[in-house]
Amino acid sequence: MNPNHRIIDTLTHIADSYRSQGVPYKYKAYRTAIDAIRSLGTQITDVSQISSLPGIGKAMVDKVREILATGALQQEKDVMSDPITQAIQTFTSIHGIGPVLAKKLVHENALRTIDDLEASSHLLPPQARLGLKYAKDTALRVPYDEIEDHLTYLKKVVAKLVDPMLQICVCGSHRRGGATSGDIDVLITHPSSSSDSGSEYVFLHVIVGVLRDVGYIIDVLAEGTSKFMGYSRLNPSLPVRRLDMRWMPYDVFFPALLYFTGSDMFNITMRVEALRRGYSLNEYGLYEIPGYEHLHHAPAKGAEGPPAGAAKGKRVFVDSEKAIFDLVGMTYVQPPQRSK
Ligand code: DCP
Ligand code: MG
Repeated sequence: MNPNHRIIDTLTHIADSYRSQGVPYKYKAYRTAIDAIRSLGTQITDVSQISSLPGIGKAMVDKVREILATGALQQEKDVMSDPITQAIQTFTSIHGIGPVLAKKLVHENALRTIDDLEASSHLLPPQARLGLKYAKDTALRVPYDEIEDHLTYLKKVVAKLVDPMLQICVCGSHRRGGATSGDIDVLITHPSSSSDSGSEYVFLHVIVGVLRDVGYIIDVLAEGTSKFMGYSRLNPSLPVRRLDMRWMPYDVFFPALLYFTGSDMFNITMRVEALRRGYSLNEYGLYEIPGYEHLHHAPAKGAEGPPAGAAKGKRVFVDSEKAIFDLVGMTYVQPPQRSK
């Protein structure tokens, strides 16, 4: 356990409340500070240990000082005991309910609990009604070992009923070593597939069909050629879980693996580093931005990369996650260190 887990947990509760209220800049500020504290490695006994860390401003230092002095943070107690904040957080955790709808349901319709929502489900759009159907189950975190059981099951069924060469891995917080995860993020590829041909995009559809037939996938939120979102269950004695599956052709597997492993904040950091080196990085690949001299040495501190949104150039083929770190000039970071 991280030596500063009390500080991390406290700040995480506040960050989550900002996210559910739809205040992304505050959420990001807290997440940046949390990541800096998490990677410190030593126990904080005095705020001087963090006051010069990047991403930690005076307000955050004051909060940590209060936690060190009193063992808690009044702001966290307020957030955790406020029924309106808690209701908004519960509602936004349901697939299909965003901050705007959650606030409306709480303030205008005076709803507070999942039972209230069930009694007023006519107020919800169809996606949210489906989300509500499984809300009590999906509020439960998925233990690490259960996700491993899902992976074993998926590999067995897909190898037997679709194609034994298909490669399946679990990404997201599970690959970062999280003891529990919010959902199950599955990435699938086939060694003979390529984004040039496109024909392999039929695979995901076939896989979803098979998994529905065997009763593993029990409901679908959205299904496309490269992305599936829905609900699955290993057996009736276990809760229903949120399942995200992505299909990626083999030549873009590693950028997809990196993206889908996250965390979301780590992806942002890495994208910024890529831009400084003249690359644009996303889940589909690493692209040389045209008109930019590709650096093979670190740019001067504070140097700006090309503007975000610059036209995409040639895609660079990479055969590992490490190759991407090398190209963007970062030391390789193991998944558990990409923040849990
Ligand atoms: N992702 C991202 N930006 C987003 C959403 C997702 O970069 N806005 C990437 C990074 C995430 C990964 O996709 O790690 C999976 O998304 P999840 O929402 O499932 O996040 P995690 O798996 O990290 O956490 P959880 O345990 O809550 O599922
Ligand atoms: Mg996840």
